[in-house]
Amino acid sequence: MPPRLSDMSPPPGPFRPTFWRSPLRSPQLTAILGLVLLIGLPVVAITGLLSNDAYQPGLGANALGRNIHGPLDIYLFGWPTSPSWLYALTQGVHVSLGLALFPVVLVKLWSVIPKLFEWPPVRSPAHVLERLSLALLVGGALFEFATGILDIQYWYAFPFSFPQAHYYGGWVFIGALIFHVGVKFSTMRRSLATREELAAVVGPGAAPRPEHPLVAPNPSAPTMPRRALFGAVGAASVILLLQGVGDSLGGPLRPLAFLLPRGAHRSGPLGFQVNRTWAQSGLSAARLLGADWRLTVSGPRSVTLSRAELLALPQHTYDLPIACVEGWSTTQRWTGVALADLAALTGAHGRLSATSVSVAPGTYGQATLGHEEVADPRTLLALAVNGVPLDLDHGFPARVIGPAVPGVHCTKWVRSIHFQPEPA
Ligand SMILES: Nc1nc2c(c(=O)[nH]1)N[C@H]1C(S)=C(S)[C@@H](COP(=O)(O)O)O[C@H]1N2
Ligand SMILES: [Mo]
Repeated sequence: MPPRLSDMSPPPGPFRPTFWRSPLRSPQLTAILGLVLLIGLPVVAITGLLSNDAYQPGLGANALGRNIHGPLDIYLFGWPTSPSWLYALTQGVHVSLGLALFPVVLVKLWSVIPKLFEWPPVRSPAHVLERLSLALLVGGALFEFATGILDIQYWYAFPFSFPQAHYYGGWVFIGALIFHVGVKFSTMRRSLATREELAAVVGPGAAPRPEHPLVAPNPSAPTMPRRALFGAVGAASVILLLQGVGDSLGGPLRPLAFLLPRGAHRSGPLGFQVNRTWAQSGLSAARLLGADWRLTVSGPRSVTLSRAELLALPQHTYDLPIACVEGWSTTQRWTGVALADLAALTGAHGRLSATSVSVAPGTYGQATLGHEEVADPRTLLALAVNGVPLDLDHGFPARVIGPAVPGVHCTKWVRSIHFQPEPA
């Protein structure tokens, strides 16, 4: 009979407990980091699902080619339009908190590395299941953090669509997280049950309990006190959180957003950031936007309007944020024609959705707004911002803007708007 793995002594290297020598690892360190993540990660997950909801993937081409009828495509409710900063808030929290938890995740993973090299690698069917769930948890977490962080840096290094991959990756991660918390919750509580155990993590020089897979049997001298480790993780998280706050609140706090490419400041009344400039849309200005630009609005009947004709319709002014999925937002004073008034021109009425199409084609060249958004009088086809006509980079001749509408649906350089009944 061949020898059983569990009877063999572990191969040299990381499979031997003596390989891992940091005296900072302990079940208490792992439990404290786990507790922070247990509180923070569900908030990141829920705000992520809310973002999916705000995109209204059930409408038009909003799902960006995703099949939205699969079992994981949970689409809870029509996205509300009040308060107008709702999406700026939920997405600001998603991105800022997600970034701020990244250092905690990294140190948590570091704290449990010896378990990755457990010997024997498998002990029982239950053990196989647990390790498999850990592979999904760690893989899912790293995938979500990597795709999220690359996306907000506009580095589309991956060969797949970000919204789809990040959405389904999110479900892998959420499922594995629920399973992991179920399995490990009592371990975490036990590790933090008494004052002595807490003191063992933060207290100076206190020794963790021996005989635990996370406790080095032959520790080396510490290169930093455990307090310094907590301090470093905490400081990194707080700095990332502040930069996220600067990014999502904007205004005078904008300079805090040192990480994000859209933090730059421009001057003048149009001195707020631009996500994609006209030059980046790849079209020449001549192609657009001279005197021959016309807007087509359609529904039961079609109407064509010049910019002068749009300006002759009743104009409304509201302070509204652009809030991007990438977490930044900026609130400005927009002026234009209410979408509901345009719908009325076509004879459309009732529960309507509206599909706006841009002169500039491409992924974000089209979006469909839901009936709450269309009916809200603050949803505008904007012609001016901060009292001056739009410039090309901000969407001249006309752009969509509305309360709590995710930035991606605020189509710029609009060419046509089609109103259609939205199925209940
Ligand atoms: N035609 C067109 N409209 C667009 C986009 C685009 O790439 N093309 N980007 C969208 C996205 S993702 C956001 S967040 C907002 C950003 O508005 P801004 O470019 O004025 O900052 O515009 C939206 N409208
Ligand atoms: Mo965006």
